[in-house]
Amino acid sequence: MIELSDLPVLAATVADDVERDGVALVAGVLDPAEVAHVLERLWAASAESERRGVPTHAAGLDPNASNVRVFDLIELDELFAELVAHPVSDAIVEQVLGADYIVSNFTANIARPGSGSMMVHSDQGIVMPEPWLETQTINIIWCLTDVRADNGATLHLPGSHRFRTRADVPEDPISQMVPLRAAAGSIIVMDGRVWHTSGSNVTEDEDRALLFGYYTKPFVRPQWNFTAALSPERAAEQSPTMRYRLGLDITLNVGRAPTLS
Ligand SMILES: O=C(O)CCC(=O)C(=O)O
Repeated sequence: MIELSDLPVLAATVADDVERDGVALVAGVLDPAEVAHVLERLWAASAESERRGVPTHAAGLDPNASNVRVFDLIELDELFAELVAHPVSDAIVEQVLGADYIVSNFTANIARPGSGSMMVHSDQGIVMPEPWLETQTINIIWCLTDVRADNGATLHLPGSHRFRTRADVPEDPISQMVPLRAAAGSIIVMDGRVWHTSGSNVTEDEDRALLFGYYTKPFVRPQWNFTAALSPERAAEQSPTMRYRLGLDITLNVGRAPTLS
């Protein structure tokens, strides 16, 4: 169990690890009962997404329907609105990007048996043109199951957070990639410049369930338009700081967030 008083040291250590390695692991952020609860709500959110007509298979992203993608997590269940603002991720993201960060996206990718790798990419490369000179974006990856190579752990290219342009990416990046292993309840912190892909789940019957909280500096256009996505009820539940981070108020980019000290 991580205490609030541990957060400054934890966040500073993680930020150092991310600067050095591009990735860092924090174990035990959620306990087993919390993990089970979030996973249950994720499957309910997946069913609700389908019910609302938003498919959970993204043909353009994944090679087959064994990857279950749940997009509008914050709208689908208030639990995910809480998780995207979790004190542990907040402390780490603030340490890396500064207090004025915003939420770009919050999605799930459940790699079921038979799932394969998506396209190799860096998340910063998707939202910002090269050259990528600094960490402007970061992922907090919530592990809702144990994550191993055989059940589809995210594969990452060590050292790729120092790549400045696409020309730095080797010809066959997957052959040099390393799986990000973690126990259920951990978070994996990944610099947005790290080149990565989903692994293949070659198990008979074991899911790999991850949530991806994607955060950026405030000048980067978000991947998800929360103003359009969130119902008035869900928007009204957000704190002033989260309203800023989700871009729910009138001003978006006129200087420092009014709600942050
Ligand atoms: O599921 C994974 O391991 C990676 C997912 C990913 O990189 C993405 O959806 O952009």
